[in-house]
Amino acid sequence: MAVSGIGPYDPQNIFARILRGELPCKKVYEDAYALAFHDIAPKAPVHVLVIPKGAYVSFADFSAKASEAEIAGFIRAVGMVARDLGLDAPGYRLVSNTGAEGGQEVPHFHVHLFGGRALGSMLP
Ligand code: DGP
Repeated sequence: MAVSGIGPYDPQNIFARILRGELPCKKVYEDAYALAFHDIAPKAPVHVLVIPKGAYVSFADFSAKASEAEIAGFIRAVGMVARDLGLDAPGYRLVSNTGAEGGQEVPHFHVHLFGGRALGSMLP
């Protein structure tokens, strides 16, 4: 079920618990700004989630409140993960579901990184 509206940050959300090490994940990358791990229900041969270390509910929240360093660090991390997974040459897709109508389920900002097969051009 999608997140209903953009509420205050819930420190008990699943990704906050993964960040604190309370729940396991299949980690692919970590630095000061970001953690990347495999999605539990992959929709493509490569389906990785990249999340910021900071407590942001959604892209809307992150883009409005994060510092320049956090934003730059996060975006660089997304690019690095894609490169490290060998996706630069074949290409990949980034998606960030935002809020209820965007289909967001976990209320900690995350970017989906899809790759490993031809994804087609259909949007959304
Ligand atoms: P979204 O709809 O954009 O909020 O997608 C949330 C994604 O998070 C969805 O693809 C499934 C994934 N997910 C949910 N719970 C877990 C979990 O406990 N571990 C991992 N690795 N992924 C999860």
